[in-house]
Amino acid sequence: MIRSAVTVSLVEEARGGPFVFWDSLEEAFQSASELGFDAVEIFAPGPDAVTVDAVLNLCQSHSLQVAAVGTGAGMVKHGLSLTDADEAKRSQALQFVKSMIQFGSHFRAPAIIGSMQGRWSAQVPREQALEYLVAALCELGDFAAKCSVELFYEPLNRYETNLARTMSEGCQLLKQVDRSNVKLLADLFHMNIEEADIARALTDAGSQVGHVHFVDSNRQAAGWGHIDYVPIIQSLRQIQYQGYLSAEAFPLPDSRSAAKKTIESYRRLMT
Ligand code: LER
Ligand code: MN
Repeated sequence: MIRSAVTVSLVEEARGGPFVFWDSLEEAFQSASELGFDAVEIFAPGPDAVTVDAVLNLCQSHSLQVAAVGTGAGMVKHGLSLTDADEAKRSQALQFVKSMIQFGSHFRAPAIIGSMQGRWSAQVPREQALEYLVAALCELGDFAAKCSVELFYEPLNRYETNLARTMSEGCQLLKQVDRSNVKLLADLFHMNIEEADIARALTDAGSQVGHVHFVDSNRQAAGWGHIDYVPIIQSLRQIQYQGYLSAEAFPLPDSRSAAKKTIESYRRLMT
């Protein structure tokens, strides 16, 4: 079954970024539950920003799940990346992601590797960066497996990474990683920039698709841009996708309206 989710960011340094709710987990859970979402996706500054018990209580009192936890704070707050030239920094990046995997595992929520993948550069040539990334995904995938959760790797558009930008490049990477619990995150905003045909790219990625960031071409709520979702949902059904459509979108014109538009689009497409 495909389910709905909405993002909340607690990371001050990411302000202005594409998250629907900000500042307060309570507000996010309350609104998500009132609007009828199935889950909340949490972008937190670190594993200690909120207690596990506080999140479990919110899940229970609002009958919501945690769809996933982001790890990008490692980059935006601490300047870490899994492909840094400096071995000590790469090791800190691995530790940070592991701490987030462990945090998420209390809610059976997979962690996301998005901006933590970094980029290749003069200091770290492409082949070397890809080698670092594959090794990191293997180690983190095994750690996630021990915690009984999946791990999602997210190809990003050309302005955010120069490693894997498309589902097909993501699949090539995952072939080398070869861990059944490491899957791709298909962010429709990035795909709208990089893919020739979003629906086709999803069909081709098939069972490798583990999570979807549900957002429109302009990174606003689904329905407020020009993405045609009908063939996309057809592809997701065809590949028997069982994950979330998680709204990672700007809080425009405000958080509540973006969440409401998302769930209306979700219901229209799912029925
Ligand atoms: C960044 O653009 C993004 O899409 C996030 O999901 C990455 O962590
Ligand atoms: Mn995303």
